[in-house]
Amino acid sequence: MKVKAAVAWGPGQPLSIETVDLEGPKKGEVLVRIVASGVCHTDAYTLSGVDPEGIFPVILGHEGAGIVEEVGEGVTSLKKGDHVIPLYTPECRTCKFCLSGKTNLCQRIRETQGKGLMPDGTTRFSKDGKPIFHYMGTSTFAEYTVVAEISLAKIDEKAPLDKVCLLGCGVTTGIGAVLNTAKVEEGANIAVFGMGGIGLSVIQGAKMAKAGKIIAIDINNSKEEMARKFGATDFVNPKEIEGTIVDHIVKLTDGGADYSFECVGNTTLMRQALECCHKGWGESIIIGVAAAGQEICTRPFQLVTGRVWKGSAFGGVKGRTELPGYVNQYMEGKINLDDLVTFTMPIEEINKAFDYMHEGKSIRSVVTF
Ligand code: NAD
Ligand code: DAO
Ligand code: ZN
Repeated sequence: MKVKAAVAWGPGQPLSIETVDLEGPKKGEVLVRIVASGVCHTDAYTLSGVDPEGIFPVILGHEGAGIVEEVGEGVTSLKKGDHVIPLYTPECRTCKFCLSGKTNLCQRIRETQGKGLMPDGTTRFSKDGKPIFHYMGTSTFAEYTVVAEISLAKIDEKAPLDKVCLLGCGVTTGIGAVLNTAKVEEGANIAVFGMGGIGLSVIQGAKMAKAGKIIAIDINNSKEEMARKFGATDFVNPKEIEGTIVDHIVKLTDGGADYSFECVGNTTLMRQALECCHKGWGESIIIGVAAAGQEICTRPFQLVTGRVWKGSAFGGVKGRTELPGYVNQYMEGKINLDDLVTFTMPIEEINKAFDYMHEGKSIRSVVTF
């Protein structure tokens, strides 16, 4: 079939709205009509050309929501008409990783997904007979996409797709990092570096966990209002304090944060986030994705004296099992998505969404089809 898509022909180039060819779903695959997709920092990272897994031409997008149009051979868990959120972290429920009970990083289709291919090693998208690569197994910047059955979470049909698409990445990542990875307990003091969609969702998760002090940190003062709206008790701009941010957080928390979260992708901040944690037990969770080749460092004595460094991908959430519950919590008013959507625009205007992100004007832009 012919479908409209925003194609990234090469690194650093604006996306181009094209009519491309899309083959139907093969065994274990599903054709999804994408209704809406958030634009995330990670799409921009890959588009910039610095992502080591970045491959072009490609149809980006990994924060979408849509409706099943057709299922391929052997698909049993979904049918035409089901509402779904594509998952860049699949959940096969049979691989060593899924069965471990220790991680959400299903590896069933990892190898092909990382190469921009469907599990059989080919692409469904093409233009003039030349393949166009998939992105993160989702490619949600297309009005139709083909996704593996194990990469789709079936959700409540009453949920507005132009809002719950944010649960396909940013919001789930932030809330999940608090509830699943850190397991923040009531009254714990939290420091959060970076108030983009991820950091604000960490703040939201910390409020859900009934954390004590929730300290938002950003170099952009315009982020304070939103941070407080989501539950921050304090806002710190590191450029406007005397002394170091580490000393500042340690003072504010009477010895250090019980948990800190790095939501920027900056290795200097990762070190600060670890070192502002409380001696003996403080845990720092890295969520931000640093540029290729970057390394983190600290004095090992920081770990010897009880601080813990951890990372979190998609908030440790197993998508097919847990994401429907996140959608329900949104429907019950327990998760705020609406305030994170700064702009909604037709796919034709997707390059504006990247501009707003780079200019710091948006938390999330959502493109619709
Ligand atoms: P964003 O660009 O919207 O937000 C980043 C925020 O950090 C901005 O508010 C900016 O002002 C602030 N910031 C920049 N430099 C700073 C500094 N030196 N000190 C304090 N604040 C600073 O990004 P986002 O969409 O929220 O994503 C954040 C990071 O999370 C990215 O690296 C993204 O790739 C990553 N990410 C990780 C996962 C995961 O599963 N681990 C999932 C999605 C996104
Ligand atoms: O299983 O090796 C693997 C890769 C899992 C991908 C996790 C990606 C999380 C960070 C990227 C941000 C995505 C939007
Ligand atoms: Zn698996």
